Amino acid sequence: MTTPALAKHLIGGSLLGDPEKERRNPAHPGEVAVLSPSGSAAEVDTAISAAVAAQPAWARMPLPARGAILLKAAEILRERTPQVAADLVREEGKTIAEATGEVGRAIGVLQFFGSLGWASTGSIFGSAIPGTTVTTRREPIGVVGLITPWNFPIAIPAWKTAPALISGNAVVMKPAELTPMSATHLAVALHEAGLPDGVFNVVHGSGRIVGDAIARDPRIGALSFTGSTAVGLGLEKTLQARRARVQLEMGGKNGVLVVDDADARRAAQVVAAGGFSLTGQACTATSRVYVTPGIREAFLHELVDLAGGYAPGDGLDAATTMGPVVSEDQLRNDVSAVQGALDGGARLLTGAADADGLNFAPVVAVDVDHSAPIATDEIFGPVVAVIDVPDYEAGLAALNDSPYGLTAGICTTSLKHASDFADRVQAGVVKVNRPTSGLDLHVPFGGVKESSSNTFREQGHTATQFYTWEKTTYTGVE
Ligand code: UN1
Repeated sequence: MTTPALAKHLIGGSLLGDPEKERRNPAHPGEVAVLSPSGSAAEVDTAISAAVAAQPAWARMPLPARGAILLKAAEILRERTPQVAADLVREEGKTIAEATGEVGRAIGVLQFFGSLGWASTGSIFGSAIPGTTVTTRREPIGVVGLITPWNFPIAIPAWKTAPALISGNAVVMKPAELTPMSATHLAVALHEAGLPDGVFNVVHGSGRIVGDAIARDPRIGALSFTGSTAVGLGLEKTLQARRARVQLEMGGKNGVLVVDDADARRAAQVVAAGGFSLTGQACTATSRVYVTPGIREAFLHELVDLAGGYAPGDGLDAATTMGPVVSEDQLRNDVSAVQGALDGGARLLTGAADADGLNFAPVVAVDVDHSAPIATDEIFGPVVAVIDVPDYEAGLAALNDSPYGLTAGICTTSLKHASDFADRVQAGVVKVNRPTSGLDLHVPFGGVKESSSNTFREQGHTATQFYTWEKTTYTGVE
């Protein structure tokens, strides 16, 4: 029996909190993977006070020195990758290959933003006023709140924390309750890298208590959230009521259009990777596919072949290629979505509306109506709904007919289709012949419509815009 990992709050530079809450390994529900503290509003208050006290000195620290701390944290995580990735698998369930990739991504994010310690942070203008120079620079917001989901339990905390810190902010973060250990590893790495006490705080616990206390505190000048649309829109109301900045990364119902001129095998690979990687538990996952008649049969044949090739099981087992669903609640949701589709007249070419423990085999559903819940509602499981469309135009129109607009893809060998699709599809990220999930860490990411707050992008240089505001200075020389 493995000993449970111990997650801790990081408050004012101290790792603390009693082991109050159990998180069981989704691959072995009898095994306690992590014990974590469950924070109170008073602990959030202490963390925010520590952040307020620490932030001015942090913002004054030379930028290259701030960057060096992020780079050092990246080094520490790199040395610990096998342990961090194994703990991630035990608490979240994805495969060790996926988890190792995710830890690598968190390291890359810290390196990217750490290297901004040597980058320009403003510009110089020639003024219309004689003898005057105008400069701009980006100022930190102050103290920012972060609320992060369980599906990328170290990458998302890293990609919100690193741009906030390099910009001179202090942070109070609430990680997902299901995955407290991965965020603890990030906190420990930053702490050991020499981040001054109070600059980065982590408070574990529920959204209702800890998330709410962060969102309501007037000292939190900006809040970045990734999670469900319902929770995101509630947070947006709270933050906007006091005119604080908010960034929301919410649901998706990402579609792929497979047209007659695509390569059937290649298209199936793109859809399988987007739909079934990470057990379909990504807001960028492919969950609906629009297919034109000429390629339908060949494409479905290849897709079913690939779907049947997954080996579900314990993510720590090297032979496993699909980890379990994260929780009983999520599984119930997946099963009822598939059952609902069957009740509505869909057929399954592979998979079923049941599971072996938390292992849920990939599902390919056909004869799906464009307006059926399986084609419109986010599921967050390895479920792909296939909808027949007569041609490219009808497929594009159906794909755009959704309240979501996070990522979207097309499989085609035609430049005309590829470029027209990129022009007209309503999505923040467009993938041509590439899976809808799987993002580079240094390029902008975000959605439109109900998928995002549609204001600030995450990742890459753009990410720092959310955590800063621009100050313009006119300097007269005489
Ligand atoms: C990816 O597809 O590589 O929660 C990342 C999510 C997204 C990130 C997706 N915010 O799934």
